[in-house]
Amino acid sequence: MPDLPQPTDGTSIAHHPSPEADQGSTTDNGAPAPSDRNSLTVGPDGPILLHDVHFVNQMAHFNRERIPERNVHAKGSGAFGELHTTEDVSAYTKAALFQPGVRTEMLARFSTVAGEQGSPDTWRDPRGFALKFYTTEGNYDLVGNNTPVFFIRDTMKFPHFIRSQKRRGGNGLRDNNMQWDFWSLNPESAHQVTYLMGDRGIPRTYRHMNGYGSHTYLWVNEAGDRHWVKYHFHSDQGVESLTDADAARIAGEDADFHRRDLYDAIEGGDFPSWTLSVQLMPYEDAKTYRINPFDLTKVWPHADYPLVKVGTMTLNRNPDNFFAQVEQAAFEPSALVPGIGFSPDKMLLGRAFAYSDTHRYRIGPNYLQLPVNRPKVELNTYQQDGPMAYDHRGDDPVYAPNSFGRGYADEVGEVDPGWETDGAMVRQAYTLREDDDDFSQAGTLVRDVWDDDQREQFVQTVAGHLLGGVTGDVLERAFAYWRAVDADCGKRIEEAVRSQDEGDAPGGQPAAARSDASDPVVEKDTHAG
Ligand code: HDE
Repeated sequence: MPDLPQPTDGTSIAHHPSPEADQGSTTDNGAPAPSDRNSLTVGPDGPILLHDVHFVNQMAHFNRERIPERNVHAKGSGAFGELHTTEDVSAYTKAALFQPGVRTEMLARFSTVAGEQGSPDTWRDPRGFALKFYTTEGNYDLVGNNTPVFFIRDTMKFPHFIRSQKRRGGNGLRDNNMQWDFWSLNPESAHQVTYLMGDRGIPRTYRHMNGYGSHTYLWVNEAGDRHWVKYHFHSDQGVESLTDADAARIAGEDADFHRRDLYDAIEGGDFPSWTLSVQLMPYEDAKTYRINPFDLTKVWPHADYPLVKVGTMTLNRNPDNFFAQVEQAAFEPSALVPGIGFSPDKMLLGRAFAYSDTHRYRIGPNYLQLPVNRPKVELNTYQQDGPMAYDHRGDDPVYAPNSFGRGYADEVGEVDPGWETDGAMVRQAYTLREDDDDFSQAGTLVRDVWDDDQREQFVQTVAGHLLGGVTGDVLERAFAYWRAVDADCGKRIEEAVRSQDEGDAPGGQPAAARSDASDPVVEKDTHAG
């Protein structure tokens, strides 16, 4: 069993008293505060007086110091660092941050998906891998996960998918039957669920997991040449995971295990890093490639499009204040810079709206004026006013075009990197291509990438999850789902479930710790991201 970092008693985080520590406090309006321990009363035993505004303000603000948590990815941790582009990929993109030698300050936030803010870091769940690059051309946000694929292909399903993973309407409890009902009725989920039920489902720490852009994006170079691109961030610490048993024990001891590990590692100068590589597909290839290259449930086999190294991302600075810099951090796939564009991936195009909308609701319409979200370039946006507006342009013209010297964008024609398309308006799934189906890439992961131990662990995990209340038609569909992924594992899962009663679900049994510390997972070139 590797020497798992033991949860500390929480005192490991140095408290940085402010320089004014020896002075008294102030009221909200800056006057010396009367007292932070005694309210104003008539005599020591008398009633509190309404004009004790220091007391009233403390109480009123206290009632308003929480903002809505993220409705997915609510529990997370963040750190600052830099991306260093060490290779020359300028033939593929003109984006400033990807020019050789360029170093770009950044913020990363890692998270779980389904749990609420106080939920344990070590639950089985995909992990968010959200990156904000403060580039010289504006912020570039790459909001991915620790797996290269996702559960669904069309944004329309997302609210339904998330609700099926969270809590029932009646008893407010999470429900495996509900989860498997959604997954088995949406077989395109099989690839991601296979990842979820495998080692990647519980990273040992945030430092020991890979990150992916997941979607296909578009890169454009100075000459206007276009390539489709997929991002891979491979942990330089190696990829390591926890078994269900270890994860459950740690969840009971320290719900913030991953947050504490990341903070303490950086605080101690042990800066985690990831090697950034990309897969590049020539623009024209997408039209005839055997797999839909924009389908978010699929990967591009590395044998077809090998990895091209770009640089290194290093996290080397902890936030000074968690709420201001992590809770209020706003990542959005719509934050693009010249040389990088969207793709026809329906999920990406749906996200382009959803994230800014959620920030306007959760933080406020001027969320980009907060220091952690503010681009580090001169802004000249005609947005103005709104609640908590801080930036302004004095008496500059408030409209465009104008003849009083305030610049405006007047481009005509093809401005953003895009693609050609035509056809009638429809509501239907992607057209299937020669090698498009819901199960074969999941099967490749199980058969060609995993070893026997990983397959056995996977069978136990799935069986344990199914034994957690999945019954009737849903259970039968789940068996069929796994047989479609891999006949042998499907058979073993069904046998494990049918042979066990509710009591001793195999998935909860301790198993040899899963650690690849001595042997970081070397991804096979046929499949793994
Ligand atoms: Fe998200 N997602 N998502 N998601 N997502 C959010 O935005 C959404 C999807 C991801 O650390 C929300 O600020 C839609 C894929 C991360 O702050 C919300 C769809 C991928 C984070 C939202 C998806 C992600 C979020 C909730 C279907 C990986 C945390 C709070 C098209 C490629 C970012 C928020 C952070 C957060 C919408 C699917 C990753 C609700 C509509 C696919 C890492 O706007």
